[in-house]
Amino acid sequence: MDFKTKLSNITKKNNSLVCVGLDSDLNKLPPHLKSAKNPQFEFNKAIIDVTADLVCAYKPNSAFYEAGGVEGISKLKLTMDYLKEKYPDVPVILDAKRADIGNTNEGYAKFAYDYLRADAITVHPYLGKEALKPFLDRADKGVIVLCRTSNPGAGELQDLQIDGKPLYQMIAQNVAEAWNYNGNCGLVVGATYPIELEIVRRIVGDMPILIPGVGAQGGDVEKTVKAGVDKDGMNAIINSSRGIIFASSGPDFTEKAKEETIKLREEINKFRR
Ligand code: OMP
Repeated sequence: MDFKTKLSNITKKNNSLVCVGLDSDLNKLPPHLKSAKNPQFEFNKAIIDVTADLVCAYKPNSAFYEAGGVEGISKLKLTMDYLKEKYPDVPVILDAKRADIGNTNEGYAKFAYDYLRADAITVHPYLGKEALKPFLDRADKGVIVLCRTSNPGAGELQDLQIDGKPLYQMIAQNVAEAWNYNGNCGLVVGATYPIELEIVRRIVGDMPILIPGVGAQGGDVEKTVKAGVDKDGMNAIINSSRGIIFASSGPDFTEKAKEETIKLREEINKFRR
């Protein structure tokens, strides 16, 4: 099943636009887990088991696993395998923000889609459509292109004007009109920029938009939902990582993570059309 269909099915089943970011920084794990054999995996498994019926996706950020070298990657692989086996309906977005020349992207695509079995990956647009072909050609997998990021300095390059339009709008337009030939593209727009989010939504119709920046980065949920969903109240993947997974650093971390996920899901659903 392709990424967009999978996303739509689970959004309806779980009545949720919440994506839990598995940014499981080893240094921030509850102390009682640090002596476990596979602490990052045990942590993820515990979070996943209490939230799998409340989310529309998971998004492990590769950085927090790469930081641990081969050991860290093995915990990412264990997490991906666990998700695929136990919760195959829930799409998993590998947040790795890859992109290089075409033949190098073949390697990145194999790692994300075939080895880790991710349903989608985040990529940079800078090298253009031709270079991203190894991702774009995989009709069954999602390609989520950075468009207007959530960080304070996002506008330095992304707002540069080209033919009277900011670069991020050109990216949204190119992805919608030319890169999405397999219907498998999505975009990333930060919740910290609701005005830009609304503009991008208008450009791309019902394309999935990954929206990080609520929770720890302070994005406004009401504005995010109103600007970010499509005409049917769908296709917004609203990510919170630290705000959910590190809601408590004590033995009650699973209950707190579940509470925060429910809270975010309900708040989002109040504003969905
Ligand atoms: P929290 O701020 O802890 O909720 O985490 C946000 C997650 O979303 C991190 O994994 C970031 O790397 C990621 N992210 C952004 O914060 N801003 C962006 O513009 C894009 C992403 C992303 O691609 O997911």
